[in-house]
Amino acid sequence: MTRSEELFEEAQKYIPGGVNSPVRAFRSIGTTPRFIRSGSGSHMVDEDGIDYVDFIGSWGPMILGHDYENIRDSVMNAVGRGLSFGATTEIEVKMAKLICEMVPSIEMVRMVNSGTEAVMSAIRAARGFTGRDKIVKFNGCYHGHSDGLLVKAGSGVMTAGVPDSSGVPAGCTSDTLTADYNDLDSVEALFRGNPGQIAAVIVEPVGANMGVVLPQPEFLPGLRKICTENGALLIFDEVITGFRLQADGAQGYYGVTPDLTTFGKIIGAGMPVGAYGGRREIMQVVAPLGSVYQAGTLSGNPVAMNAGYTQLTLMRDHPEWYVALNQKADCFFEAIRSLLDKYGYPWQLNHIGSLGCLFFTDQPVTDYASAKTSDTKAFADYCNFMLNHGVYLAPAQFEAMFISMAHSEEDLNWYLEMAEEYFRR
Ligand code: HOZ
Repeated sequence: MTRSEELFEEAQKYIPGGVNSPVRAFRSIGTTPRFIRSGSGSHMVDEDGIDYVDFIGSWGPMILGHDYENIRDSVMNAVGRGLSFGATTEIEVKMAKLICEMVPSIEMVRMVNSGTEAVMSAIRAARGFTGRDKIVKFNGCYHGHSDGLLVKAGSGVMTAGVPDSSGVPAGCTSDTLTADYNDLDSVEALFRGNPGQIAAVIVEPVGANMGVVLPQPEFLPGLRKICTENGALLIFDEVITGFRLQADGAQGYYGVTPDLTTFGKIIGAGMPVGAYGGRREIMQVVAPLGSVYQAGTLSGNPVAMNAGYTQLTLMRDHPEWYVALNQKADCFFEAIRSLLDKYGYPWQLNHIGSLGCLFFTDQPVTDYASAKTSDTKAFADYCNFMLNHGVYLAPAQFEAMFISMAHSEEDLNWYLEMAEEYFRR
């Protein structure tokens, strides 16, 4: 028995499914999760001493790789001054200012502890600002696990075989309307059917929780137009894309300005953080300025703020890093595509910048329905093979693959060699 197997057996006695987040149980690929002992750069080592090239990077935040020296130093310094005060600190001001400077659509920002909390709070602010209750989300987009958003959600919900979670009272989702990603007609129909009632449309500007699904050219500008015409707010959930595609995220990349934006883990460099922000007049509805209540003892935690501030400052000060990262990732994903062509596989590879996903289907993947055509058994087989050959991929089909600054040519070539070995079989 491996140490990971032993630990997993023990974990299942005390933690539901042995994990603190479902996808980590590796159930959708039918194997035992690897317990990670440490990470450095683009590599992780498990409790059996096995080394992996890591293509998750803690689901996004480790854009500079694990144990990055400046970030570690800033955390250690902050730790030495106290872990939490439940009181304001200077680093929160610096962090808020930095985010506002890096993302022009954001004039005010509020820190929270996770992407889930950020989205939940942004929606409350949107409802408070507009005085409307209904929201539109897209099938296959994942916005965390708050009640109102677990409707046709992506990520682990898609592989758990439950389209919507139990334990969510119908009343909590009755104001959640769903549309199809990349389908503006489906959004217009909802606005026609619910005149004057929709507070906001929330979207992942790049779908990154039904695998990676790119917005078609007219989609995001179309959403902007529909929202503006109908007095609804446009919320970009940039938990995955924020500070990753480029310094100003997907909104900068696509040139579409949302009213509110949510961020998650990347702004904590791996510490538990989230944030929501946007136009000043909207953010002014949040307490103590306005009547929308939202609070948290650990919000703006100084250790997390120091980690995130260091990472975001580095990214701001090195725009060339984004260029290098995106170029490296493009070459890598195109090399995978060449392998598929070489061995005659019709599988779909969607990618943008340092995010990508291989779907085991011959249909172009443009939305939830087409993502679901992927053969998850074939994915599981591939994922297991790669795992057993030192390549740690997200252990579920409908997740993204993340490339970091730390991935070396050698790391990426290792993936390609192992993939070729698999395709050749
Ligand atoms: N839902 C997360 C990915 N989109 C997985 C979180 C985790 O297991 O850490």
